[in-house]
Amino acid sequence: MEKIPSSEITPEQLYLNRRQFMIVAGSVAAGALLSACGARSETSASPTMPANSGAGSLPKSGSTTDELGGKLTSFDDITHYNNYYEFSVNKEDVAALALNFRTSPWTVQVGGLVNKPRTFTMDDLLRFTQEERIYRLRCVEAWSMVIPWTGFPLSKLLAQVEPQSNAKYVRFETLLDPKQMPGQRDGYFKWPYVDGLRLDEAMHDLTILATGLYGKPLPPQDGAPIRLVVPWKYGFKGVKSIVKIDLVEQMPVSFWMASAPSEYGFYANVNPEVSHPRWSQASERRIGEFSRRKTLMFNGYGDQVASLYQGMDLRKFF
Ligand SMILES: Nc1nc2c(c(=O)[nH]1)N[C@H]1C(S)=C(S)[C@@H](COP(=O)(O)O)O[C@H]1N2
Ligand SMILES: [Mo]
Repeated sequence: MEKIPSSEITPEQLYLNRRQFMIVAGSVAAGALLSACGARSETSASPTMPANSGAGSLPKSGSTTDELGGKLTSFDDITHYNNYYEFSVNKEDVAALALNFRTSPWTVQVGGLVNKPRTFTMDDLLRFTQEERIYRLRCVEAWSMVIPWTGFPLSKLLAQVEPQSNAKYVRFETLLDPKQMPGQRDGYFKWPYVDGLRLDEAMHDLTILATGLYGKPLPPQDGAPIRLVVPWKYGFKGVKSIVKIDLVEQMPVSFWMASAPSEYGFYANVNPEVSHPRWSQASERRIGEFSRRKTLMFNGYGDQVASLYQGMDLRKFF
């Protein structure tokens, strides 16, 4: 048997080997930080808010593709082609600039219209059962990836703080630290990066806070130590390096709405029929592939999320 030098083993191979092992061993506890057990049976125990079971058709544990057969994007591409304007507007430069970003100690302050405001440490947040979610990520710039995230449903965290009845939206904020983040020394944008969700979108089971990818802790360039992932929306809704989450009554003004109001709206659901003012959204370039593929309504998650937008004009509410 040929021995592969460890320098040639990629994170994908390690990840797949580990998952093969876990399937064979029937073990859930192989990883200290991350368990790759299926996410499907998890439901929120919140007495006040019904849980969605949107993750019902996600790929089973052991899959090397998303549920539509799309291959996982390589670890190298996921970690070297990044949008993270706090570090650089050049995707290929982000990883190196974020290399020494301090992600510990880290806290996330959760407050606003809640009964039990609370500051969570990363230890607190890693105590939520960590699940694997293989999701497509569709950037508004018309490229896409398939990413094996680890994380937990945002609904679980929200249940703990008990949103009040007048809370209608959730607002997420990235760290403000121009010393560490060179992009924040640029006065063109209004920092910190902010975005938001309607409360029912935030409570949807597909919406997660990610703490890792490919079975490893989140790299800084992908939003370490914790970032939002909302797979049916354009990637810019996935706020990185979150320090603050507020339940609010009014629709938050996002970083992109403030920067270019004629180009970016609040909902930002992936929609092949609604063009960006400067380009079509009908197709996309899957990173690592040669030909373009058609963009799917709600990024292919329509069965799970379309009901959230019943009666809304999806052209108007971009
Ligand atoms: N704080 C912050 N979060 C951010 C961004 C950003 O510039 N700053 N870029 C967004 C955009 S446009 C995309 S497509 C995704 C990219 O995530 P990835 O680099 O992990 O693929 O992050 C989103 N989250
Ligand atoms: Mo994006």
